[in-house]
Amino acid sequence: MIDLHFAPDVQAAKDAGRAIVALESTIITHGMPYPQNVETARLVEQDIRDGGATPATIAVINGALHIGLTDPQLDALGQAKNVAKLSRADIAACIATGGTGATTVAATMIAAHLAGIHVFATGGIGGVHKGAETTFDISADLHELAQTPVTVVAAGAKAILDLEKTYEVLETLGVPVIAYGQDTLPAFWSSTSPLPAPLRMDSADDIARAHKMRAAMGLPGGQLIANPIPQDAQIPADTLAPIIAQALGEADAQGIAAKAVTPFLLGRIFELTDGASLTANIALVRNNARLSAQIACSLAG
Ligand code: PSU
Repeated sequence: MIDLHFAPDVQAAKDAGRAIVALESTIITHGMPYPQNVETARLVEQDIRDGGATPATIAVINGALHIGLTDPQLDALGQAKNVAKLSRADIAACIATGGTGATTVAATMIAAHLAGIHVFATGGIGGVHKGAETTFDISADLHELAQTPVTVVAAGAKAILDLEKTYEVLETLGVPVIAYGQDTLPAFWSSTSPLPAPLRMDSADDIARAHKMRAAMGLPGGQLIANPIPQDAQIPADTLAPIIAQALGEADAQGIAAKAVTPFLLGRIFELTDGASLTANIALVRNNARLSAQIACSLAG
């Protein structure tokens, strides 16, 4: 069995059977610039504490799988250069060779499950990239949702993706996609999209009950909770569409591929919106943290 390095407060919450919410670290190392990344990570952790749960930010540091980071660890990770972006394919190799890496949605789900944590908050999941019919670029996050029993709270899939194809794949894989409090799927920086939500729930208790029911029925995999960004923090989809198109065009022209695509696009959209995309990203992650704490508390009873 792998040695998990629990932070003291996470270990205490675990021993007492109290609510815990997992958080990923790729959003810190590859999703936001320093110092906003570390500031956001701290705010998100506090949002979870304010909601009555214990946050557990997950990362691999010098070959150790950490479930909960200390403040200096968080700060060091936020400033580190060339940190690996770990998914299902490479997390074991990183740990085995003593490496350091940030966990994506897929890798965080794996670690959370190993640690006995059932709920995880992030910004937006990865999915089917535009042009996937030629590049085959589909995030491993989707298959992870199909096999690892963690409820993931996100503002939907990131709007840089082909959302129709992303939700089509999730349906094929049997992943419940549950919009929180509305009938349409959110689109990350925008609170809504033209896509109808496959499922809708209006309370954290319902989400917790559905999580337990899947386990009781022996259904593998998790749930994706698509939690819309608060209205006053959103960027309208019409405003973003040309900016996303420009960033995608530049990625193509520069031959950006594989794991580098999402960080490149997020970085360019940050520049092209004069930072507005980051402000919205921070708001949506915090909103997801608050809902995650409610779900975790409901699950912990
Ligand atoms: N949410 C954010 N910003 C991010 C991510 C999520 O608000 O950067 C990260 C997650 O770690 C997710 C990854 O797993 O982006 C998706 O990367 P890819 O498209 O390469 O699978």
